[in-house]
Amino acid sequence: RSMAMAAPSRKSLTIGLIPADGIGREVIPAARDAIVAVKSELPDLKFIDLLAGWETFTRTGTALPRDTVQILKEECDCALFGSVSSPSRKVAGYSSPIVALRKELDLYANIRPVVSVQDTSRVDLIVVRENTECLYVKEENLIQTEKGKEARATRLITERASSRIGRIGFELAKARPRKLLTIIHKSNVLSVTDGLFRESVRGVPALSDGKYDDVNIEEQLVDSAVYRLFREPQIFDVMVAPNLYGDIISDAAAALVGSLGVIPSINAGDNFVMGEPVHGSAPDIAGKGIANPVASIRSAALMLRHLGYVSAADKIDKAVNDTLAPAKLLTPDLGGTASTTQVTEHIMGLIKE
Ligand code: GGG
Repeated sequence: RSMAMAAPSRKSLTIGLIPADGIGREVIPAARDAIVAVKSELPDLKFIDLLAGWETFTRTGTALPRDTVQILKEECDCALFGSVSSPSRKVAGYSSPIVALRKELDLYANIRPVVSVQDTSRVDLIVVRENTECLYVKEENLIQTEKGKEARATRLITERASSRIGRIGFELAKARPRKLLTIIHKSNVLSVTDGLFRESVRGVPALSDGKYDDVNIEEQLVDSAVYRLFREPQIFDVMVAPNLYGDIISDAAAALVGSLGVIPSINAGDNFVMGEPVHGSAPDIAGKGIANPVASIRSAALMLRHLGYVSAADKIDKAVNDTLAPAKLLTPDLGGTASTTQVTEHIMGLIKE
């Protein structure tokens, strides 16, 4: 079954907006503007502003208010999430809201396309990251032993989650010209956990009535995959990976196309989709008005495409590409001096042309 939803017949589209922390608050409004700019292609739009994040935690004592989850589940068709600044030390009562949201809404596939801005022949790949388990189950403990402190973490890999993310990988690979799926693992060391991931993904075609017979399957150990990604990124098409490897590989791949500021993603489940720029909250530039809005705008397009609003998504993507390709109006992460507002307004102008 395809991941993308069927052609839409809904009369209205309600979108939850969760900017969260740092530059999320500057780039999610840009994504909202992009959606409004293509409203003629969409049903009646409604936006609902929702809270989550570190700042929400410091004010209210919870990083993911129950209201936010309830409204997403009961009132929204989809959502856009900005970025979160979780502390790198343990804080009592705090837990990452994005990790929790992915689990709460069972958004099991994190789909991250990485494409060169100016030369699409160089890098054009999709990282498909399992989004609900691996080390991100966050079962960690610390004990004091005679020899000092000892910390352990549980790494959960299930056949069910690996198989369903594998199916998404096959589905995406099948729809692309090269039809190549590379399974990322480290089963030469982690033969039980990564071994199960690898076997479960490899097992998908046998359960699919020949549907994926035309998909070529390759494998790469994660360390070698990173090396080859930097040396010869063209060899990759669709990469499917457990949660942690997928997170790292997609950030690394962003370096090949200029900036994390241009890489979009969706968190997709069977019944809900949430767009999210791959970048974090960037506290160093937050509030300066220079964050790159492209990753969020592209995430909005990816979300609309997933929902079946293909022409709306195409319009947004074309305006983004026509803004980036001449390399005249770029934010500082891409070597330019333009502001978030200037880039957003330019993209809006092109959409409306
Ligand atoms: N939009 C991606 C994002 O916010 N990245 C930062 C991140 O993953 N943080 C993990 C966390 O703070 O919980």
